[in-house]
Amino acid sequence: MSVIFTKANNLKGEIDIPGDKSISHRSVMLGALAKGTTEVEHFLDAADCNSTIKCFNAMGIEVEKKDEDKIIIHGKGLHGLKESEQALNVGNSGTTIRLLSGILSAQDFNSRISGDDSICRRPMGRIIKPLTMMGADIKSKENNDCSPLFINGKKLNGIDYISPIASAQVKSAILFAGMYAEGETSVTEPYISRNHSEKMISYFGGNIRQDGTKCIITPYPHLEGQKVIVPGDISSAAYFMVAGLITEGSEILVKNVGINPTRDGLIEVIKEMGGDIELLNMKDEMEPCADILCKSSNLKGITIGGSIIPRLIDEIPIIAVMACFAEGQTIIKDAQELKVKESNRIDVIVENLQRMGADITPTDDGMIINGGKPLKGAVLGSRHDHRVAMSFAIAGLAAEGKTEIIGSECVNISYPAFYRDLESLMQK
Ligand code: SPQ
Repeated sequence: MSVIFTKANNLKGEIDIPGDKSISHRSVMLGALAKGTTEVEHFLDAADCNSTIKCFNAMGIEVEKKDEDKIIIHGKGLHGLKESEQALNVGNSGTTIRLLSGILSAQDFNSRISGDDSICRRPMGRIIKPLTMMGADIKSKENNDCSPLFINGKKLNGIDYISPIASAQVKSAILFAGMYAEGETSVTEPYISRNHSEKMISYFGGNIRQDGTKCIITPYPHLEGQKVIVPGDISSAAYFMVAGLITEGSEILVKNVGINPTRDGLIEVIKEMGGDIELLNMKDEMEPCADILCKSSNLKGITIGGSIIPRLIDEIPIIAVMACFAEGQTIIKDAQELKVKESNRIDVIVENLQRMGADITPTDDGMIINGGKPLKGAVLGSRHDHRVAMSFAIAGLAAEGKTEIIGSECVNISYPAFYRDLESLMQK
């Protein structure tokens, strides 16, 4: 499938952003491992989170869909999962395969877990190594540290792991395994990555504490089912925030967006680039959230690197688009993790923006963009990466001429209503 965009100014209106993908995944996982029922509101009804539900269904967990964004999980406690007859299929979801591997490592049964072509290319050595240190038995089919993975459930022991990368998926896989290990488990990261697992494990009754960039979990928690209200996903809001900033005469209000400090790097970047952004109606329930108003702005280039990178890693494709509309140079560095996402995001961002006429050079850990020159429409591939398709839809609205995005349906991974919501902002 492909979609076509042409230049559109005066984008106006409000968007209710779908639920946060990271929190939705974790609500199913913790709901399944808790005793009693967990009711989740504003759950993200998209392909990735539905893959997580299907994996738990296959292990005997009933999940009722009350509404498209309301689910009830009938938890069976920490030791209530049963062996799946078939291989567990995570589809396109890196979060599902990595977090679930932590849980499966400690079960008293064996599992096979795999996903689509993109998942089978993504590195799993980063979780196999620490989980093996805990006593796990995980083999990859081709011995290449990629899925399919074969996990023989074992008794685990706690470890103190110093992670070479700031990755919430690595940290969470270890913390989930740590719930079943003999003794405490800790993970120390170079910088703090998103902390939804830590917050939610505590919210469900687990004992977890933070000491700088080190996070420590006590095993065998008594997890109890909870009511979870998922905030809107800042990674999905990002496309509308940037659309409001880079198209002329625009004013877009994105409502109820999660602004957890481990996820809000984009807001900081927009402010530093001189963007007109306002946070309204701030509230703090399980996670902090706010309405975010963005208006057309004159932006300037900046350098983005270091500890802010894990706080905006999934927003870098749309930040690169925004940088093309900023005066001067934007440098994105320390972001080599982009190479191992759903696609090699450094390659695809650079290739597509060059096709649109941008002055952009790839580097080993990011890219350099000389902005302020108009983009022109082009035919672009999504490489089946949802964040690429959505970022270039916004680029297409701000570019001269016609932009066609091939493989546009991949937005279903995290935001099935994306094109409809975008259209709602266009003046009829
Ligand atoms: O789940 P998946 O496929 O890895 O999704 C992505 C995305 O763009 O939606 C990454 F490609 O988000 C990750 C994110 O990059 C979701 C995530 C999480 O929920 O824990 C953490 C980040 O990955 P990592 O490897 O830095 O921990």
